[in-house]
Amino acid sequence: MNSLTEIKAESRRVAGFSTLGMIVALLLLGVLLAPMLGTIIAAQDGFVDSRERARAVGNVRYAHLALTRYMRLAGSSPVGLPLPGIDPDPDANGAFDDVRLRADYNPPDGDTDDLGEDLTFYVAADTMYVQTGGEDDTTEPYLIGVDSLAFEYFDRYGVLITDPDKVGTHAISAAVTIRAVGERSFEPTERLIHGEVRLRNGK
Ligand SMILES: [Ca+2]
Ligand SMILES: [Ca+2]
Repeated sequence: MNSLTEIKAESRRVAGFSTLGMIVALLLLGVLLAPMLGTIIAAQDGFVDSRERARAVGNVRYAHLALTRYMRLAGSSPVGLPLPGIDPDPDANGAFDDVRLRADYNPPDGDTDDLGEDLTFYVAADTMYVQTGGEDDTTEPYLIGVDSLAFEYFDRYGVLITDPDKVGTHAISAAVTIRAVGERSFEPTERLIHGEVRLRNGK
């Protein structure tokens, strides 16, 4: 009887010790894990941030590529339609911050009413829009998060053309710059996509 009481007391003591030990161990674990958890969360945030950034930069790059491709096509007409291929200032504000591109290739049927044959690109607020002329006159967002869009046109001697009336006939190349909205984490070089495109006059 005596020994049974002793065993009970002993087991209670062990159980008590274990619970206390567990609490201490958990507290210690918590203290040790807290900074690690912070590091993990920070790393995760960094990953999401860089992925978002990569996506944004990729989008700007893609938009630039597609726009310069349309510029290269501007003025093209296999059936010989006389076209003002590039209008460098469709909103007539005196700045080359937008562009209207016309071509007859989709299909080449003597008009510019078909898909992708009459496109105007411009920036309003922080979005770059594309306006489709022709039969389905629509305006759609083309790229979100754009600070500015700028075009420079050069003649065959590499001289900058400032007269909008001379761009359509004299420009053989253009420099296109898309500046993304200034995110704090963006490097200046990542925010700005700049590239030259050869125009049909230069063929
Ligand atoms: Ca303009
Ligand atoms: Ca056509």
